[in-house]
Amino acid sequence: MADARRRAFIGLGSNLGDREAALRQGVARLEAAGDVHAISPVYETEPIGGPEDQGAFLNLVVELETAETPRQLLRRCQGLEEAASRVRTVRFGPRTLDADVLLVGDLVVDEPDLTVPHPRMWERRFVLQPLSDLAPELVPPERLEAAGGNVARVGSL
Ligand code: GSY
Repeated sequence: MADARRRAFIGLGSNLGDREAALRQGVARLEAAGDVHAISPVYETEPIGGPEDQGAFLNLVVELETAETPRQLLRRCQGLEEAASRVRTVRFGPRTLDADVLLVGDLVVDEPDLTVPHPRMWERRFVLQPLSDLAPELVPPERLEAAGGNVARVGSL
């Protein structure tokens, strides 16, 4: 039988409370499903959007080799956010853990609650830098250069 697994990428970000612990917890929950293939370095990143006074994020990208559908991955991301008791009172404001489905192979989804590839990923250096660490062939240098927001590598989990 053909292998139905695809290369999928999930973005994780936190800018509230113990940011590193939130990322660790998110990655551990993803790893529990047994399909994590690689984890990018961690970046401290300038907030994009939202209130002016919110703190810097920590961001990373997780690569999966998975047979799950984009919708199954969305549910998994929502589960991570709930498990981290995400506090979000302001739209695009501070959050304990944000988890986004970025890419699922070459699948394209355009539904009210789910768009894949992620509709804003190409504008965000906090996504493109860790994504290009894992999959440089997917991120042309000029797109990385054009994306907004400063990022600084701070280590790995
Ligand atoms: O979509 C992810 C949540 N988010 C982030 C983030 O994770 N990192 C940075 N630097 N800015 C952000 N703005 C939003 S919304």
